[in-house]
Amino acid sequence: MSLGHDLVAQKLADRGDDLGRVEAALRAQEVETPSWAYGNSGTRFAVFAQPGAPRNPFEKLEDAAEVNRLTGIASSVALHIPWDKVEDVNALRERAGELGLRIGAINPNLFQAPEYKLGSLCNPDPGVRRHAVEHVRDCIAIAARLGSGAISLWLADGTNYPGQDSLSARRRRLVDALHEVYHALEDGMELLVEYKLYEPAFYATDLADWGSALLACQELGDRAKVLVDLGHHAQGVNIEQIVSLLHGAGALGGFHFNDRKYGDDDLIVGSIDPFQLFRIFFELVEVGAFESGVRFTIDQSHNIEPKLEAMIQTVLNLQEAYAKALLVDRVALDRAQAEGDILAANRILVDAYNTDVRPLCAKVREGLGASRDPIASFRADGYAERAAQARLHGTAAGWT
Ligand code: LRH
Ligand code: MN
Repeated sequence: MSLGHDLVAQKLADRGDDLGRVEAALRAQEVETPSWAYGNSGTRFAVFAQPGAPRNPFEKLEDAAEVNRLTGIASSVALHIPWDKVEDVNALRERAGELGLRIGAINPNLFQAPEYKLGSLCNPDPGVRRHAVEHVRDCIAIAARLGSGAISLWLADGTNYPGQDSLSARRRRLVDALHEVYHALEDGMELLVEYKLYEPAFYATDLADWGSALLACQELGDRAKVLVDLGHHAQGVNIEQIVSLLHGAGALGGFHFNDRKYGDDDLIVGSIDPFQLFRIFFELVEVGAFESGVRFTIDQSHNIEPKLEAMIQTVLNLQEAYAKALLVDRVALDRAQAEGDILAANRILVDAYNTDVRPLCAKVREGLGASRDPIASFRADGYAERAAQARLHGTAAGWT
């Protein structure tokens, strides 16, 4: 075994802890990749198409399977409807199975159709609200046929100017429509409610923060849970505290992992603030979120960076953040916290964060039949070049 790995093993053994515990947890880690991040994406200024971008949901699954083959922990793929709508839903489910994948959360799209200019479930026009609810019902039927256990709902709904619409009337419309959606869920299916502070609405967003989403979920029932997208908060918000609070309320349903410096930048998770990602995973371990069915989905848009390599790097960053969080010396931390030894407690967390877990994660991946060094393997095995050749013709998939 590599020095790094032995060092970590020795460190845990010295304090009567067992590296096997950590390795078992890492082997069980599951990350869900988003179909829409494999296609072309951009900003309002430009979309820079990339050679080899998938042209349909089947090719998106092939790319997801490559990420899973190399990392070993990404066997679930979230879909977005209608971007991933297909004639033969059974064929898509079968293809996923052949590729060793499961279909994850189904994301209805209630933000692009022209009729949603003034909102979808919150729109003043009852006809538009009806269409929006119908679309979610269609997504529930597709989810059931694909074996998916979750509808993941993000609403762009909001207003741009004070007075544009009644905030309380919009709330009543929202809750009424969500009740319809909730009662249309198939048995065992959950509803994930994603909030976002702003954009595309620039004055008031109907589901703007965790409190707004939690209140809505509590109105619906225990199969409605809150989804935390890391890029959807005001600057400076303590996301790990929201995680602790939502899990404590039994309402933490899932994540959309990414990173940002300014707005909803959808950058590679841990690329801007890796310590925040570590703090979030530390909180997740603390509250036992890995044993309570929380969904760990990525939501990024790789506008200029090579898409597949970016997704592989993302899964590695999530694996390493989890490994560091699992290495926190709980016994020492509990003691330091009980004694009010502030700096000792903080140093215990920082010590875990500063531990090089890459050899440990490489060993775990190898144990799962995946690659010790997925980026090097990906660059060496020529998947990107083959895809670019195979997908020369036709139109690449994107956010349209
Ligand atoms: C909105 C969002 C939402 C998705 C979209 C792709 O910003 O985070 O989760 O539907 O990105
Ligand atoms: Mn999201």
